[in-house]
Amino acid sequence: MSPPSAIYSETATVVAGSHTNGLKTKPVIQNLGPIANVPSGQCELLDEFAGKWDEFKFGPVRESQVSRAMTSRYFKDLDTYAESDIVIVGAGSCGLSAAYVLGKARPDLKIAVIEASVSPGGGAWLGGQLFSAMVLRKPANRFLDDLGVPYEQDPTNENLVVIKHAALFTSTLLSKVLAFPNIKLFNATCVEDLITRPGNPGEPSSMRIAGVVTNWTLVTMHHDDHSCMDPNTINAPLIISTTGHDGPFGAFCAKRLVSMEAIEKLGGMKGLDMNSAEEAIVKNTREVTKGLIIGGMELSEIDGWHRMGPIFSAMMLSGVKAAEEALRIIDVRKKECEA
Ligand code: AHZ
Repeated sequence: MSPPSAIYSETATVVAGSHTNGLKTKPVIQNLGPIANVPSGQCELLDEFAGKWDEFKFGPVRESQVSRAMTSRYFKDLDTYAESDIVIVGAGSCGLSAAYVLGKARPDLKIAVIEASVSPGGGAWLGGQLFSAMVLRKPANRFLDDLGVPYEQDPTNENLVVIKHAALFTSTLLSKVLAFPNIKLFNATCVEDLITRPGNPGEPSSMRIAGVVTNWTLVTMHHDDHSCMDPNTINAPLIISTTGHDGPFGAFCAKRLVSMEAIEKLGGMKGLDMNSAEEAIVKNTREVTKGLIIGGMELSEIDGWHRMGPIFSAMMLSGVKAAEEALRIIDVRKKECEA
């Protein structure tokens, strides 16, 4: 962010209606003392701070201490998660739902979540057409009960429940996922390739996925105009890819499976049909290639399912199914990788 330009005089003070010779002046906020009309005892922060701003003071800090507080932790995380148990690619509603279930079910697993965007959450900060409410079908409300997100019954359809704002769901889910000590979110980081190994002799698939290739998203976006910006890697016996339907960053692993000839071609997402799409995505969330589970809307590109548009039940339950699949095979995949 660029520094603010000087648009007002630091020293000038003005009260409403006074003349300022055209100079833009900082409006004076009179110190009213203890906040009028705020009943005490209702907010401990106000009890602590209100009316004491004159004597308020931060302790001193050296800038390098702030830098080191960030960088030492980030580099430690890079070191810790260079060998992960599970990597989740994409922190949209499906990926975060999978992370939540896995974090709860297996605190012993090291789980890295890689999100290309600075802001995790994918398409789940708003409902459809940028409206606020998030609508879903039962029994996905069980996921909300577990998470502690309030919702209301839709009066027109007993199958539908509504969260007043999609951001309430996404911020709650994100806060719970981030609180797990065994989960690290690397945002602003893009998965730009997959690590592969030959498959075991006699197995139908000729290869397995053994990790992800990452880079800062800003670097990934500039491979066409800057050369030789090599990536970093994370090894993991199991990847869950939930990068959404096709788009500039969408369906990444699905598309890569085609270019690596691990699958012949994409099914391609079909037009919108909520009824068939939601069940199809949940039921078919699975290990598509050894070591790679695909869930959420990315799966519609693999199999050719319909899209469901502004209803989110399938994304949450596809996340639950992806977690269940992961828990079923993780220990086997770990052993295979050690062999
Ligand atoms: O930034 C992407 C988003 O947050 C992230 N992502 C994509 N490619 C990535 C890559 N590396 C790292 N190569 C990557 N991150 O993946 C996230 C996908 O979130 P999403 O909300 O788009 O997908 P979802 O499957 O969780 O939810 C989709 C919800 C639906 S349904 C639908 C329709 O039917 O039209 N549209 C949407 C958005």
